[in-house]
Amino acid sequence: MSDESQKEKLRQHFARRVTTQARVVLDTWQKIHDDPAQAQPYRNALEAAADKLVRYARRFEMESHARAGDRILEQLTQWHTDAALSTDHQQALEESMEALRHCTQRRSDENNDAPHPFRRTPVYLALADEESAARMIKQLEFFGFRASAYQTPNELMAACALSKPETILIDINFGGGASSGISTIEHLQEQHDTPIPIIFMSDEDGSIETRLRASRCGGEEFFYPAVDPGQLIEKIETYTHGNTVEPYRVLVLDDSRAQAKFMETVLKKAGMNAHIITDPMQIITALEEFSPEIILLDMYMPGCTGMEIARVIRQQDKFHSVPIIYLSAEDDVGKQLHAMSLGGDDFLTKPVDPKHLIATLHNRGRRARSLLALMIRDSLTGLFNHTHTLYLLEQEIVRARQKDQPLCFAMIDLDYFKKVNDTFGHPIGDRILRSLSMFLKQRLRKTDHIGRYGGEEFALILPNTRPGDARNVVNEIRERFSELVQEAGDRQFKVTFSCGLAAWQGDSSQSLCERADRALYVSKAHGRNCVTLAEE
Ligand code: GH3
Ligand code: MG
Repeated sequence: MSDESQKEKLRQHFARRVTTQARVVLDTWQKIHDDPAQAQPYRNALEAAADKLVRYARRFEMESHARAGDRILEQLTQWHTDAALSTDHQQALEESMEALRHCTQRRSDENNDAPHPFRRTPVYLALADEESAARMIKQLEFFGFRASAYQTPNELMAACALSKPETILIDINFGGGASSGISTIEHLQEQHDTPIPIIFMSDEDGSIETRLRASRCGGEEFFYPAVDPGQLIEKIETYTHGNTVEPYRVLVLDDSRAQAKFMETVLKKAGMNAHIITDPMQIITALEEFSPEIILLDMYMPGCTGMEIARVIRQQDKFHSVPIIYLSAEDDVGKQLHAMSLGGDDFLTKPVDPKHLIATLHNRGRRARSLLALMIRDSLTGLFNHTHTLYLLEQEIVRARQKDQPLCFAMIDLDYFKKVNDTFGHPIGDRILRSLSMFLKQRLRKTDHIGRYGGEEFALILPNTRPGDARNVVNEIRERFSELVQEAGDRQFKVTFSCGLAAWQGDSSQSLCERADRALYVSKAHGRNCVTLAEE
């Protein structure tokens, strides 16, 4: 992805926070407007919401929202804390709210994409029960999915023709007949070259015949009897993962400039992130700076051979398992075998067929990533494990020092989690851990690191973030997470977390962790469900 489009995505992501906050302001105003005589308790809430709006809007450079918020704040200074709201003030505030409404509205009218509240392609719901569809949409929105529900097969078909969804969640009997949902999907898939992944649900029919038919028309999942939203969202998350696969980082070392250029073009065309060097002496710097996932090495170069370079690469623990692929006009099998025995993984003979090259890179890359994942990720949540989180923290401290940038570290711990396990069972507890991890992934920046620090403890590393901003971000996540309705069978409940946050002050990672931990303890002692920033 180019820098520009990355920036644009980031901008859209943050624009969403501003528009969400504008909605909070407008909702609070609505309560005051509905009953001005009883408005007093809402005054401070409105002021806090408007203040937050202005801060967000300034930070994310949405000037019109910032101006509208400023105006509201100024008018609020004239409405004293324990006075009634005069008609004049009410009128003035109403005008400012209108201005805010207008700029929220106008942006989306002018340009359907910006600010785009959600980043992914939509999820379509075709459920027999409208009410559960509405509930599902709400839950999906919490996780940043854009979802729409359809009432009839025709509506669903029309929507798919307009825009292909990420996945469809459909009842087997959607449309009325016993398996009319499957017929609809069979028909729908004929219109698309690549099938849409489908999640089927049924309360009545779990027979092998029905399951087979569902699976043949793209049914990736078959839930019988129907499941709760929590489980479904996890599934939906897995089908949308394809969208977010990072391009492979491939380092190419070839002394021929023309050959290197050719490789670069082929790799970039295949959507990979290529870094090309032509001087073998640059290899150490390139490894450090680019941190490749796959290395392509020319066999013969002036000054040294690819095999020698491979040996040097393998001497560093960090790059022990990075796949190395040799490139050469060499077609002597004996020499190739010798090269492989010296730490290479594969051999491609020049001239390399681009298709073959890309296929090899994909295979090697996928395998390397899954091996790496075993080493550095937690299997329940897919987040970084404890050891790797600490390693990343060390790295970010080095970077913060070099670049003279701020850095924050947060520890998150679920509140009364033991009780959740005791009441609803361990599997539901596990699901909550996964749901929080998805929630964090969804809401933090790509450059932030999220780790599972321990059982029900998570760690966030927020590079280039000032403590006040970190606190706002984590607080917003905390608020939203606490609103999320968790389901266990037909019981519903909510879960909260507490957080301790520390800003790096030139100290060691250990001391930073300890300060965050102490702040977490303060949050717990203060009644939980809050964020504490460690004192300077
Ligand atoms: P507090 O608000 O003080 O943090 O209370 P708590 O109940 O969350 O804390 P406590 O340390 O007493 O209990 C943590 C619980 O987390 C106990 C343990 O069973 C549960 N837990 C830890 N790891 C896992 C896991 O992987 N899955 C599940 N389901 N539960 C876990
Ligand atoms: Mg806990």
